[in-house]
Amino acid sequence: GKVANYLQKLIEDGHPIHFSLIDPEKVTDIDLLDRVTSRLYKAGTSAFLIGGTLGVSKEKMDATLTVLRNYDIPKIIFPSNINLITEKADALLFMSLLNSDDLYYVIGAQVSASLIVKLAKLEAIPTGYLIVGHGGTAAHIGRARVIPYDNPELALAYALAAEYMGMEYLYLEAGSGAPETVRPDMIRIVSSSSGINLIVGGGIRSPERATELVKAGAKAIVTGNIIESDSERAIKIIESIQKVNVS
Ligand code: 1GP
Repeated sequence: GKVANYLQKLIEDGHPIHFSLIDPEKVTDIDLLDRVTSRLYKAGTSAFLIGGTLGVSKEKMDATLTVLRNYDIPKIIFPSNINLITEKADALLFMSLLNSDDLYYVIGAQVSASLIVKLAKLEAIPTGYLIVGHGGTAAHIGRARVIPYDNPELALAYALAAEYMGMEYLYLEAGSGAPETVRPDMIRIVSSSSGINLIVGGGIRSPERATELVKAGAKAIVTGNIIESDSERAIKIIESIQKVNVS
């Protein structure tokens, strides 16, 4: 698919990927969203992720995607459930929450979603989702048995399982607004001993931390909250990881 090829090319060229996560539930001012996303785009964010766990509706997804429609970078749904699927996006992270105790989040939602995705002509990006440490709301809703921050071997076991099942990406998620991000040590161990591409998100608030995570082996980092609370800082994060060559 087009979006998968675009991401693959960035990885092959050694460019760290930056995803700007927009939570439609938190969008109160469309003009402000327009201004902020335009600056993220100009700073070089690689793609927009659109999604949230609580309080998001398809209407809100569509309103956000309408604002983003003119940017020539991918608009990718980051769905917490099947109701967030909309044909206005280019692709979606087709995720299985690997460490959930609830089969719904491992395979049930995916079965319910698959025909909708097909009919909407959305590109599905096969992604394992692994909730680490704090976990935030996603861990609670997803009934995840979180991977402790200091247990990289356990994360590696999941990463290899995901890779052997054919997933292209593994999203290590510390939870939106997590007080601590996934640790560089975990990223280093998982990325050096598996072939899966790591997306890392949750609690990334500083250019220094973002750089550290990319240097440790994250192919992509996600920033959500910081875009809303301090967009200047989000821009600095984008600029700083662009200086890292990961090839
Ligand atoms: C949440 O990983 C994302 O799903 C982003 O987290 O909002 O803390 O940046 P933040």
